[in-house]
Amino acid sequence: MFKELSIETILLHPIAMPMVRSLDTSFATQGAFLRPAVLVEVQTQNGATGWGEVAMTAWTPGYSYETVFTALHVLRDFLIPDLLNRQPIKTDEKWTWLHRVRGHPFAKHALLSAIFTAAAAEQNIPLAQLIQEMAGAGWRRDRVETGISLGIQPGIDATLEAIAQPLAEGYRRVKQKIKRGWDVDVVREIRQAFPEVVLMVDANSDYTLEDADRLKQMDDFDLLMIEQPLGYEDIYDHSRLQPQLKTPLCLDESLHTAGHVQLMHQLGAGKIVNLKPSRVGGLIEAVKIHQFCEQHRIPVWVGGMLETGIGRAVSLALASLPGVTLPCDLSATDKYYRPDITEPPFVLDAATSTIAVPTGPGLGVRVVTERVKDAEKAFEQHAKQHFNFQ
Ligand code: OSB
Ligand code: MG
Repeated sequence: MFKELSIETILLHPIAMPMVRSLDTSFATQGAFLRPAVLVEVQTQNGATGWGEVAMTAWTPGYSYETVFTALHVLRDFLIPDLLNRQPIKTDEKWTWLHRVRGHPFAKHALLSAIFTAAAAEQNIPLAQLIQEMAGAGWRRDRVETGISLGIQPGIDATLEAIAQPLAEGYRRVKQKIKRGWDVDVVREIRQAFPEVVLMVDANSDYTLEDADRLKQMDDFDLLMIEQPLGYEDIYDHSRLQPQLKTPLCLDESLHTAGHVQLMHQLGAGKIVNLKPSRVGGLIEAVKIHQFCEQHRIPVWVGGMLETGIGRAVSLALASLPGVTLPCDLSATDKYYRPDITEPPFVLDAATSTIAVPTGPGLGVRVVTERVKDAEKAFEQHAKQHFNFQ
């Protein structure tokens, strides 16, 4: 299934990309006009290329404590030297040495993505097939069902408008960001305007247990789930909230390892898992979580971090696993970047609300070098101006 990989070079490309929309969450605006990321490019001695993305959603720490600057430092000074010391790389090893660098899951995900896409490219198979083999899965999807994640809007009319447009385009599941004071009344209006839509909300940790009565009112709106209502990294309080609600809770920010997912399950803190490969430190842990959830019949979907086509291709490959049974936050390219740094763009099939998993070898999409260079210039300019970046 796997083989050895000999790396020739690893390049880091810090980039900044203009986004077509920003996403207002309960904690901060995400993906505002220029969104940063770090691309990891691996060249193998056999001439294959692999790509990964440190999928930051802002310049400042917020969703995660990591920033593009911490990722550059941790990759350049620790993770990459450690990796190159272990040549040739056996891709089917357990990767436990990665845990010696604590934390920094977004950086680790980008590095592992680059290695696994390079390994898939060398074997002339799509990344999705390699992930399927890693997971020991008997089959995989060729299309992934997706919804759209919508930010907090300035008013109710703008909210209804922001929902109507993607629905007209064929998106079937809407995730509305909420926050304290922008919740029950808004969701009631949405439900009235769109009685049939598959609807969910994401609070990004804005509530506490004291808000339980308010959150209970959400049971009236037939929501698919409530995502991460309580504290960043909290599991225990969620276990006290879930029994008070009919609506299933889904954890995002609180789940960083398969152990956390197990704890969520054992405590009854949530019934659904938002699996973000960035948040859990890469595809190895993601596959482990997928396995646990399949064994315990916990529905999984793959969340989004406003990825460019690189991270998006990797996330779609992960989402092709059989246990990913709910619509993902992996919308079409035109909802994020026009143009993206990869070609061809990911497009929505309106009849099925799905996006095709790449079938080409490795990443399965082409990285457009000129656009990466432009995005590197934009990064340098912004970083020097705002962060004393040398
Ligand atoms: O909580 O899922 C989240 C974006 C930035 C930070 C946190 C979240 C999100 C999203 C984006 O919801 C989903 C997407 O990539 O479309
Ligand atoms: Mg979330």
